Amino acid sequence: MSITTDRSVVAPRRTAAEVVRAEARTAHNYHPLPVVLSHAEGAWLTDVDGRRFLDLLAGYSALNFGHSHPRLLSAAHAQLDRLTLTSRAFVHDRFADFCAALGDLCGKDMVLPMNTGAEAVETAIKVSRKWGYDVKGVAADQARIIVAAGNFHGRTTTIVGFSDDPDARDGFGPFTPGFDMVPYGDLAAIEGAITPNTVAVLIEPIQGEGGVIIPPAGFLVGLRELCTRENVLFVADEIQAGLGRTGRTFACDHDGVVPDLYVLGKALGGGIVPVSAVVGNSDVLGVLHPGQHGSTFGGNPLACAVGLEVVSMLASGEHQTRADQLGVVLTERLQAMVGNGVVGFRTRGLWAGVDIDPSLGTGREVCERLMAHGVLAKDTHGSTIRLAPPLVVSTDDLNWGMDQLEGSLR
Ligand code: IF1
Repeated sequence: MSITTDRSVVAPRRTAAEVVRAEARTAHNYHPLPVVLSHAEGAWLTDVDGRRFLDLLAGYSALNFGHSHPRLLSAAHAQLDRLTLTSRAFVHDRFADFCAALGDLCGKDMVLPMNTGAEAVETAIKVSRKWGYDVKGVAADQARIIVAAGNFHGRTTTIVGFSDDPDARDGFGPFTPGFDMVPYGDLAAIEGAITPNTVAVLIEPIQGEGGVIIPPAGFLVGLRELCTRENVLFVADEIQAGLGRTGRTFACDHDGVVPDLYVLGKALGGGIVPVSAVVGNSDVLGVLHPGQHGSTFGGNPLACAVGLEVVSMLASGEHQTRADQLGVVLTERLQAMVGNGVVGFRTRGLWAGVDIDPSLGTGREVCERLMAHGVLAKDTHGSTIRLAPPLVVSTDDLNWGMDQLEGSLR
């Protein structure tokens, strides 16, 4: 099949039929755009008919290093032929190197590897509660955790139980008790919500699904001081915001803040395998003892091989610098659209929440128009779309993508 290099987009032919065929046998928990992808490289996706699309979603930031990155593919291919799974009933020769490298990247001395982001969030909840009982001295089953309105931390019943998004939560009760919700970015509200039984504040340093919501200046610094003063764990969900996306290794780095627990996922797996982790110091993560937590695939050799390569790619800082520099281009282009279809936007590094003039359509409708222009993106809520290109996107391609957004708003 010849892959068209021409960026112009012909009308979809059999793609829609493929989508219908795929949808016939699957639960309808997604409403995907009618595109059927088959290949990808760097920031570009190719569908079954050879049409090319610029990827402005990057797997919700799981593809920070782009598709088919040679270093990540090479690490995965090499490990596939050696050893892919042992379970943690045994040790394997990639485990210590991955955990040491990830711990060094975070400036922490202990790593608990899991697979999906939700698993890492659940792990952080369990560790925070157990730290509360074993270290802080909270009475059994009384631990409380403060969360933010507008949060997204995953899809388990415990996690959606402290969501305020009806789509994520309704119909899945009964829910896990022990969570208190406060407005996002409101330090006084957090201080007011802390009780002697509060063991942690679980928060996204920038809210992704909320539409790239950035907290007020000083909020994270204030939260760090408050948590230290009140002996409450500061648990940062960096699953979407972390690992280079915002122009720093972690979103918390913009404020020079170090949480007690980093909750990581998505890009940690290089867009190849699910890899997540909770990273902290032994005075917190040390509360877990053999048999008290785990998973079949957590920390498997293939995950460690890819995760180790991801960490080494981040250690140089080049991807963070790139996101910072290209973020200036992204911001300038979006600024020029304000009043021309864009009513507001927020950017941090190569990550943007863009509020489209509702009179032009919903976020979904704008994404459908973008698809016809050769760009794939995803709406969050209402008329807001999220832009998150792979950090390897070229300046020319980023500008071309912004040209298509302008064209989709006319
Ligand atoms: C979906 C968006 C949703 C996350 C943060 C934990 C997780 C996520 C900050 C859980 C996952 C994904 C899940 C996916 C769509 C996407 C998402 F915010 F990125 F856009 F849903 F809100 N913390 N976010 O963003 O990680 O278990 O998925 O590996 O569920 O539709 P996971």
